[in-house]
Amino acid sequence: MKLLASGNEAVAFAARDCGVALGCGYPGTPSSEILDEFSKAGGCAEWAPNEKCALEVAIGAAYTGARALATMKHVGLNVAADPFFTIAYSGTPGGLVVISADDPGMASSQNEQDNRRYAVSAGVPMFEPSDSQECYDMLCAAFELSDKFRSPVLFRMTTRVCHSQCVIERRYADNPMAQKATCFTRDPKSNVMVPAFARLAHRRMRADLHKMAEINEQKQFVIEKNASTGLGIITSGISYQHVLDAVPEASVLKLGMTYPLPEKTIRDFAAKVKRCLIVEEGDPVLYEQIMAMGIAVENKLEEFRFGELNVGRIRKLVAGDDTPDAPGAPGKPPQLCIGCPHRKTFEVLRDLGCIVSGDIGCYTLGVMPPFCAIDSCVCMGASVTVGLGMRHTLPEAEARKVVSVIGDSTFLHTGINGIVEMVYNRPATGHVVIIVDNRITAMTGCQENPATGRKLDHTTPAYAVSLENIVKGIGVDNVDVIDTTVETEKFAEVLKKRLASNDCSVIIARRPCILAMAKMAKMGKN
Ligand SMILES: Cc1ncc(C[n+]2csc(CCOP(=O)(O)OP(=O)(O)O)c2C)c(N)n1
Ligand code: SF4
Repeated sequence: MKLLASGNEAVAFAARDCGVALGCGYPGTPSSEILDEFSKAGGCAEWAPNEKCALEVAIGAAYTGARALATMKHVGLNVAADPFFTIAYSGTPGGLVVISADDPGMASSQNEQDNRRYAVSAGVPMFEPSDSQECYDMLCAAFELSDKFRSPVLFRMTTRVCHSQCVIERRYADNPMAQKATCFTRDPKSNVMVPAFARLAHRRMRADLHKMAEINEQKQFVIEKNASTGLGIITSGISYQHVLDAVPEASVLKLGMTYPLPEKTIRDFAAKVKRCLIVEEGDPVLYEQIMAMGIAVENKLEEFRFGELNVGRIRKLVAGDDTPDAPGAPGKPPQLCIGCPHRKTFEVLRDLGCIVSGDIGCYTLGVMPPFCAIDSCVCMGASVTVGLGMRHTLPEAEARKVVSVIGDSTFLHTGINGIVEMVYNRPATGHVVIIVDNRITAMTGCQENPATGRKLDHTTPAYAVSLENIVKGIGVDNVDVIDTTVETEKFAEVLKKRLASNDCSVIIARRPCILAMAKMAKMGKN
């Protein structure tokens, strides 16, 4: 079957065709469409409250022999890093693939960390597809490798690979693999990582990596083009596509499985060319590994560590030209939608001169004019705890102005822990947290979350977690629920009162996102 597919769609189809029993994830650009498409294709998919939960649920499924997929954006793997490192030791009887969708250039992220380092650091084999067909083929291969070695596999995509479309052949669509029969086999030596078992597991994992490197030498995941003997380029992922256009005369070694690397293949290639250059987006991950093998290769200039590569930049990279690129046409700065429920909340915070510890979501745009009402933003969930730190150390008059603002999905992701910290280590002036509850995960494309009352497909009803019950249960002194758009004055009065007291307070600013409402109305009509 041939069809036009983005990388994310191709991954979803491959997951369906190679018998994945469960896909778990947390939304995040550029990965979010994978589970939606997997669900539409008939797969069983769920949004977890955060990436750690998603990976752990996938691990549990893979313990029963099922094939399981965990999806997340690059920073999501920071949240899931704890189970990721240990499951690398123990592995699972069923295939387990972890998708990390990286965002070089930060089209929609707070940093451009290169998650290929996680594969090296955790000792987990890694694939890097460079187009949609490879997304399909390599996901199937990743599950085979995972099954064979009982090892999780890191599937590292980037924004262009996730979102670009090309024609793919869905090779196994007519004859998809059946989901594996599941059972639980007691095997504590493999599955319980107490030190005595983990020491053995670590040695087993390292030995398996050597065997996987041997498999990589068979060149199933390598594309080699022998042309110029003057210039050879070793590359991976989307950079490969740009290299073909930018330097057609060069010899190219394109690596699909980028950890563990095929040392002999690389050494032979490098020996054939006078100048062997590594072209990779982001960190010098290939470069460092290849240099450590004692193979003399050339790194890109530091300038090309930042942002995405493209044909023009690769021509400059090859020429050793690190002059800054001409700035692109200025885009329209992003802003909160007209009619957005977050608007009035930020107007009041601005007018009261609050110091706002912000978080990640649509509401981060409260930093932009005309609101200019966010003073810090680190990572998901940090608003509550960073605000508490400020409260502890600022002089009283300023401490009383500190407010933490967090969205509903972000609160459930990692904000709850902050509320526990707040009531346990209470600042002398108390604290005020505003949960801007627009009843959806808006920023990443309106995904459901555990408080919306609907499952991932937007139509199946689900238990709706109550935000007010959570914060009351943790022990917050005051909990107010206010629609700040229609009760703006009441909101300002309640906020002033809470700021003046030494209580720990939560105000839930509740009103649905207008885009999500339109989306739901449309779905209801379909
Ligand atoms: C660890 C991590 N996972 C995922 C993301 C992507 N992301 C950014 S904000 C957000 C959720 C926003 O939802 P919510 O808090 O409800 O705010 P809204 O956008 O609806 O205003 C997500 C999933 C991220 N930045 N970091
Ligand atoms: S998508 Fe929804 S939450 Fe985001 S800015 Fe628009 S109205 Fe506000």
